This record gives sequence, structure tokens and C-alpha cells, in this order.
Amino acid sequence: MTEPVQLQNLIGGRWREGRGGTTAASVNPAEPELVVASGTAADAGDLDDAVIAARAAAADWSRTPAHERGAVLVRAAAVVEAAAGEWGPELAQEEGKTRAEAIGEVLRAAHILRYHGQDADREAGEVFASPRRGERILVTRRPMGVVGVITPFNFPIAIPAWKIAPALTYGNTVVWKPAGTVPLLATRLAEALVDAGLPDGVLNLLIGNGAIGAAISERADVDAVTFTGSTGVGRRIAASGALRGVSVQAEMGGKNAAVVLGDADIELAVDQVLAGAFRSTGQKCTATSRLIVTDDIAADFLSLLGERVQDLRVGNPMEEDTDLGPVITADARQSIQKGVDTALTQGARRIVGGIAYDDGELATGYYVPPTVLELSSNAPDLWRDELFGPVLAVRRAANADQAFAMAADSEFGLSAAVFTQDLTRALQAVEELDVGVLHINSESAGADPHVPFGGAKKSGLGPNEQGRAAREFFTHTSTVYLRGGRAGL
Ligand code: UN1
Repeated sequence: MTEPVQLQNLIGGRWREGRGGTTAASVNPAEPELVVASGTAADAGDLDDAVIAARAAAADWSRTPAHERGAVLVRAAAVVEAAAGEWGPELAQEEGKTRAEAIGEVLRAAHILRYHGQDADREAGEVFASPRRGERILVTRRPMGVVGVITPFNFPIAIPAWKIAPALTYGNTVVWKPAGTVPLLATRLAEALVDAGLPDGVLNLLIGNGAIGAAISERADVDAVTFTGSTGVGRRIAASGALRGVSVQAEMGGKNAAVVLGDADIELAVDQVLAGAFRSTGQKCTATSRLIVTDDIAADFLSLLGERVQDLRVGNPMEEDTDLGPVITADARQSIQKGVDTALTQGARRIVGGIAYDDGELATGYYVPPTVLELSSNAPDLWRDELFGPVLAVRRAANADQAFAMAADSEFGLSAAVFTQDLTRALQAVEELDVGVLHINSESAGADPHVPFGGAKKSGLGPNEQGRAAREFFTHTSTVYLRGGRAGL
């Protein structure tokens, strides 16, 4: 990629410059001097236009048969799939995950679009008997109207797809603000939907920084807002929505534990913990950031894990043999390193990593070494705080009961992974771990589009995403007391 790709906003079916006058650009976090894409940011006036366009398109789109709405998504899925070889590398350069993961994410976006598109031909409500003669009670579903969609950097095309696809199939129109660091992949998804025949105004894309996202969440004429990102921003959006009577769905932080019990298949557990902690450079809300190992296997397990982490190749995500790319920004790198330094000051034991790169391309790019720290009981911060980077905090447990209690020791409850071949222990984990997503013998990250996704405890607010759960947020019920209207029948 030599010249930056030119970006525009999509408002009312037209691609146009933002009127904000400020530049919205993404840089390559592996080589920050390289601008990946650039355009003019949207301003408050553009947001007004986008909401007006989305409102104007809402009535017709909501009356378009669900089958036709779904067909647009199925066609968009084909466009995205065909472009994976091109957009995957763009994603790797804009976000920093490896090329293979990036191509995988583009294909995942296609899968999500196809699932929701095909699921449009579903039953559309329920019928209840009535206590009155000659009457039926129908519980039908209506779209919310105009939905604000605010998406994070870490899955620049898959998370937008998993919010926008159900928003659209359920008959809503959308005003979308992607993270300022990844406008190019947002543009690609919008292009795919336009190519697939989405009518004008049904999806509006605004590029720029967080101010536009905040402005979306402060409008009373947006009917619902769906957000994925940090806990602080999610709570502000939810508070702002509550003040204005706007529904909010917020997917936020995680401090997800992997629990490895003495009877686990060690090779499998090491592979999965590595994947959970270090794929996407640890930048997933579902990433494994805490590891609890029982004493009987701890020494062997940690020494094998340490060797495997040492062997991970950190480097440019576009190179074939890279395992870990950079994190998204210099600020992210700094705050992750600060979290590591604090843990070391508090007495954590360094198993591997932890020392910032100080020269060469790993220092110029926003690289953070994959790090595993064993915590003593007085190193509380790293056990509690989400760093959103390639850092794994480890503790040992005397037995399975203590291990599950340690896993539960978090204000968050997004995901967890438990490694055991003992069915009784696996069932105990199902009973005791209060999480939205539980993986038994697989990594803590990963989610399919046909089943609910969302966090327990402080990880999420509002209804879950995906599968049937999605309709709880993107529609409301309308209960119809239905009689024929002719007296005596
Ligand atoms: C995954 O685990 O593959 O922001 C998806 C996130 C989550 C999605 C995780 N909302 O990382």
C-alpha cells in the first residue's frame, strides 16, 4: 500500500467529504509513519444529515419483506468473501493483527452476514390463546427505528457485521461510527452493503474520532445505541441513553480466566492458552488475561508455556511467519507497559517478556512483548484490571475448588476457559463460573453468530448480541389483540 486510500462518509446513499475540516486517517501500527487511509472527518452537521437520512429511510425499509432485507445481506456476504484476499491485508495493515488472522476475520464477517441474512426467514412472533371468545393474541416484533452503532478497533469488520447485520434484518436503519483507528475496513463493509443493493440512507457511515460517537449517544432522536468497547465509555453511553430514554446495548470489559486442572491434557491446554492470550496481540474482550493452574502441574505447565511464549515471533503482521503484531496505538502500548511495570513493582515474577523493546522496528512500531507474569497475592492490579494487550497474569491454586473461586474473583464475567477431562469438574465449572461465555477445553475467545454472546456481571449492559438474543435489542414487541370485527362470530 503506497498511497493512502481516500476515505469518505456515506450519508443518504452518497459518498461525500466530511464537513468537519479535520483529517480522519489511519496509520499502520507496525510502521506508524505509513498512513493507510485518509479523509475528512464528519462533524455535527454530517451527523444531523445522517440521522435525517436514516429516519427518512426507516419506514420503507421496515416494510420491505424480511426476505428481501436478508437477501441484501446474503449478497453482501458474497462480496466480502470474494474480497477477503484484498481486504485481509488491508486489515492487517490498519489494525495490526497478522495477515492470516485478518483474512480469517474478513471471512468471519461474511459468515456473520450470511447467517443473519438467511435467518431473516424466521418465524416472526408468537400466537397466544385469548381468554375471550373469537380472539387471538399475537406478539409481533417491530424494529426499534434508527440505531446508532459504535464499534471498536479490534475486529474492524467482524464486530460491525455482527451489529449491523441483525440491525438491518430486523428492519432498522443505521448511523454507524467505527473506531477512528480503523476507518478503511469500515468503508469496505459499507461498500459491500452498497454493492449488494442496500437502499440509500439505510446505512450511514461517519468517520472521525470519539466525539462523533459521543454525539450519537447524546441524541434523543436515535432510538437505540449498540456499543462495544471500553467499560468507561460503555457506561457513559448507557447513562446518556437512560437520560434520554434511548435503549443501550454495551459490550465492555473482560478479565477472562483460563483454569487448568491437574488432569487436563497439557499440550492441548498450552496451545489453547497461547491462542487465547496472544492471538490478535491479546486485544480481544474475550482474550485470556488470567491463568490459574493447580499446584500439581503448575511447575511443568508454566515452564512449557514459558518456552512456547518465548518462541512466538513478534513482527510485522504482513510477514508470513509472524505470530504477533503490534498493539493499536502508542498510548495503548504505554498503558499496557505501565500495567506490567506496576505488577513487577508489586512483586510479580517474570516468567517471560515484560521488558519493553527499545530499539529497531519493534520499538518504532507499537509492539509489546508477549508477557507472562506470576503474581504473588499482593499484586492485585494486574489480576483486576483489563490491559487489552499480550499480558497473562498467573496464579496457582491448591485444588479445583480454589481454582474456580479464584476465576470468579473478578468484577467482570465475559468469558472463561476450563481445561479438564473430568466431567464432574467441567459440570462444576458450568455451575460456578458466572460468565456469559464458557469454553470447556478450548480458548476463552471465539464466538459463533447463531448463539448468544455477551457478558455477565460488569462486562455487559442490555440484551445480548447474536443468534436469537439479537432480536431482544433490535426489536420491541407489539402485542396485538386480534378479533374479526363481526358481531356474533
Ligand atoms: C471473539 O472472541 O472472537 O470486542 C470475539 C471483542 C468481542 C468479540 C470477541 N466483542 O473482542
